[in-house]
Amino acid sequence: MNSRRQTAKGVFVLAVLVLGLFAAHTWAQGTATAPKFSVPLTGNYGPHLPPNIANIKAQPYAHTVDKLINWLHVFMVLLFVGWGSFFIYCLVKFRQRAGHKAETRPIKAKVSKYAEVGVAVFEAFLLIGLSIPAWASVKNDFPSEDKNPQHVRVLAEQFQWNFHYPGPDGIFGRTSPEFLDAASNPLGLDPSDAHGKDDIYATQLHVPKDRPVIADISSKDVIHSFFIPVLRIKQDAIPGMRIPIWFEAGQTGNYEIECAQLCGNNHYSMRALMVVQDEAAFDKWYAKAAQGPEEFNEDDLD
Ligand SMILES: [Cu+2]
Repeated sequence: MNSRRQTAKGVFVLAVLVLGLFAAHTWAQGTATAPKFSVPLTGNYGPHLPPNIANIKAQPYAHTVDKLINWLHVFMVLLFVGWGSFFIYCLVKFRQRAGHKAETRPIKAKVSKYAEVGVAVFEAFLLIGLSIPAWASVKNDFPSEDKNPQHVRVLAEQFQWNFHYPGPDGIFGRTSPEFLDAASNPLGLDPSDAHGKDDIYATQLHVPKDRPVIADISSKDVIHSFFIPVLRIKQDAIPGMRIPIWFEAGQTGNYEIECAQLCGNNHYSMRALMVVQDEAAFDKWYAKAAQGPEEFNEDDLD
């Protein structure tokens, strides 16, 4: 009787949970629609990994990230098949039946020990062989100034990405939260700083092909995560911190930037376009954008 009551209670809690999730989902869908890009994305994002457009010679960690993901998939399939088969074998072999007596002493088999050592060795390979070198490259191998990296600041907010370029003088204007205004000053530029006069504000990330980019990631409000799937780079955007990342695109086109951190109700709509251009087209865009927003049309990409 008692267990039946418990089952009923469990079913009730589950039903409330499912109904609640369904209601929240329906409500969230009604509140906003994801922004559509003004241009189609380049390349087939595919069922497995999106295209990898990193300049692999300059940014080898993008290749290591793919290797790591592929190895993990192989490893997980092996574990799933191995443990799944063992589980089914045990269900059949040790089922309760007439004339069969339970054996409660621990088994003394060598095969389980070998399996566990094998798993540990493989995990060490994933960590020491792939993850740590890739992480070290992301964090330590910043392109030097003689490679002429393009500097950009990425400022996240609910639910939009803002991009800040230093303009033709190459120096970022001073910014401070006290100057922030969503409509007239989305970057919080100090109007009295001359270096800020030529700074560029954009809602699309323009980057040159085959030239490194150093991006400083920050946020105005909550924690977001700046994610460019086609470049295999992801970095949390944290209020009060400016965290640098670097990458180098090796293929022109239009690609998606996402927010990879659940940052609020409209998190799913927090996308932006990354436009990779060859050097001449990028320079043209840069010069035009520096003249000020009123003469600059975001849709005018090339
Ligand atoms: Cu976000």
